[in-house]
Amino acid sequence: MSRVILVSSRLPVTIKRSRGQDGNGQTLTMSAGGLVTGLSPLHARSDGVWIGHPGEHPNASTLRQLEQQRLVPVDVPPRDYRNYYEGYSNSALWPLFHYFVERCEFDPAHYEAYRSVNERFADQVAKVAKPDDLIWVHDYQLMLLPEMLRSRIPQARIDFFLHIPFPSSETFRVLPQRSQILRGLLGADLIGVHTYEYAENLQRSFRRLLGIESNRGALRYSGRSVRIQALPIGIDTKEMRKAAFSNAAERYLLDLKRRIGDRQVVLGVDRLDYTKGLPLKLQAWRRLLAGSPAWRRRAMLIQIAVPSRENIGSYQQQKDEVERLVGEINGLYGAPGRIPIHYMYQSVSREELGALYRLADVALVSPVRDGLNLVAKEYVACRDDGGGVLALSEFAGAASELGESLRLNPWDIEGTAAQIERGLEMDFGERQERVRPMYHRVVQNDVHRWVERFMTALTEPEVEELRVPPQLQSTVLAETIGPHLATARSALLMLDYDGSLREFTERYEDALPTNEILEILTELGSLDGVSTYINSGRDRNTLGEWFKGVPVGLIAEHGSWIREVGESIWRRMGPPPDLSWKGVVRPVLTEYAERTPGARIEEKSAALVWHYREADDSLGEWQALELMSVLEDMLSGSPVEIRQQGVDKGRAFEHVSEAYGPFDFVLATGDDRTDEDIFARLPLDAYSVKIGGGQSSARAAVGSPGSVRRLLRALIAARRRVAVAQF
Ligand code: ADQ
Repeated sequence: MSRVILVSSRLPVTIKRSRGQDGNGQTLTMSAGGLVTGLSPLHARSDGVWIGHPGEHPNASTLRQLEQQRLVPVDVPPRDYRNYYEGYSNSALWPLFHYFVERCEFDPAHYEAYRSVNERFADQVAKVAKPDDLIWVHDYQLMLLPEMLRSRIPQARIDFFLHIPFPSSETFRVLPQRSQILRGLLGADLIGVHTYEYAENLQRSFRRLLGIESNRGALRYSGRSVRIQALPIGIDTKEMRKAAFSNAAERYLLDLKRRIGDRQVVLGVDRLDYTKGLPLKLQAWRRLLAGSPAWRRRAMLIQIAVPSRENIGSYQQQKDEVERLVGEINGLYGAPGRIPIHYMYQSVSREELGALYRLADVALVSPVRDGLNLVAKEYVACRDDGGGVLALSEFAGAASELGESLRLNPWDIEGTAAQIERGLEMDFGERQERVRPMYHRVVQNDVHRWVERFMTALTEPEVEELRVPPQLQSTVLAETIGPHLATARSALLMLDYDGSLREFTERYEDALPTNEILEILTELGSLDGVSTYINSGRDRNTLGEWFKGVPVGLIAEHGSWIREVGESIWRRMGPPPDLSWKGVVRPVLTEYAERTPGARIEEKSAALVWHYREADDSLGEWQALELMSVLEDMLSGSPVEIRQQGVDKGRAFEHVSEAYGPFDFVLATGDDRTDEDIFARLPLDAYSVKIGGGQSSARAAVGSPGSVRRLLRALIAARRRVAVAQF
């Protein structure tokens, strides 16, 4: 395995000022939070280094201690650090990504600090990295780093993992620096997020905001492939259980049980953060107690709130609100020796935490938004006795893995109170039935398995390899293809029209065939043993009119209709399509056409086309991207031109092959994504030519319709020469 370089905003230890007896004035303490808990086991097992900020500038002795633990500090001036960490990271990205738009502060100076701190990280990583290292960047504080590293170390393997949600593109686009942030991520080879929903959101933002299409979890950028995958983090189940079943935990548990007596326990463990929904949780608890004097006697809530980001104003307010509510509820429903809420604003040891997990009848995990939530998994990991109930917010990423939990919507205070009650009353059999499958899942998908999945994610083949075919001169191409056509017994040519045989015109209806095109087609049609078809998206009336008397077959509307040479009747290919989707899509296309001067809709029998070639470039492009994302919600498939499923140019090829094949020579040409349908279905020895640049599964590309015409002339000549020789 390559050496892993972990990069995160904070190191797993924080330097604290102290008046230590050795006089060095600094001590190291463990940093709190999910990221550290998740990555520490990987660091402990690997021989790699961990790069991050240590909280304070280390003195010589602290630096030595860091070195021993393979921790590399990044030096950042305190003021920059504040603007980067408390500013952009935690007052812009954190609230926005958790859908708290109204809490966001977008200060350009904060972004500038964010950018410059990311640069400092890039410099430090570049200094330490060796050629075969895997650089693994973590979380929202370092979203510009992958691209900065890519420009410094182009060949490196760079992965990125986002520990928090990636919001819907509708929310993400609020961010003033949205393009910079997305481009920053594109430096990575692999972008991991916790859930499919976040992966979907991210792909949609790439598409809507940068116009970068992704194909089933992979996108192309600057000639590289960038993968996006849902890889939810696991916990170190062994370590968690070791702590929870240690002697210290047993002692603590016994002591707790003695003091609590026969009261049932509901447990909350959260960083004190507004995303964790503590006030709503307390209100649900108040609701339960208000409605039931019995629960006031029989149950208690133990709430641990881990101090967090205390320098940020909104966190201070949250703390005040939580403490006020705790006081109020205890005042209302407490009695001597019986407090309804035991509130602890402190860090606790893993052993104490484990004992609490083992004690609690119900773990109440009710964030209003959470990337994943490790507490839910930790609780499940400690409850193989089958005694615990997990009540879990549907807004935590972990909900998609822990389906047997009691689901709750934290905003619904009544509903949450009812779920708590249901959990407290649940019999042992049902508790077991629910927790057991979750336990096995959590154990199986632990943090080590997560790391493994990350490391091997790129070795799995891409579902569909995206490539850019080589661009060739028409003469070079004719030299390769010509001899094969010349000697073929039965040849098939399927030629796209707009953008392939004919240049685009300002107005769609003006792209009539020129005399040159008609001449080429007439000559092709007169070749013995060669079947030629125009395979176009245009409607059949236009094609019939334009190619009247030309001896080639016509295929209209992306494979919906066919007219053979010399016939005047069009035949439908395949069963009559279900066109009910048109009623849904038409009003949307109309609305977007009305909003976009120059855009218009074309109605075909099996298609609706939204044209924006005549619209202002940037507006048309923007509207088209937005339209795609709107339509995606309604229909599967994402092109602006949405075609009937099963009706495409590729099917037209199959139809002709079945009717007139086999062919020992096949050539197809095309310039847009509707032509990819035919390229993808051609036999391996067929020739496919894409007109213009970009990704395609065609074998070769040429620059323009002019090149296609030159190629066809050369092919006609090659076929004629052999025919003359045979004669
Ligand atoms: P966090 O927001 O920090 O993590 P969470 O996933 O709940 O949230 O992790 C908290 C961690 O801190 C847990 O491992 C827990 O055991 C530990 N902890 C909690 N209370 C403690 C206490 N009093 N003393 C000591 N330790 C305590 C971010 C994202 C999450 C995501 C993780 C991991 O916000 O959504 O799950 O990263 O990717």
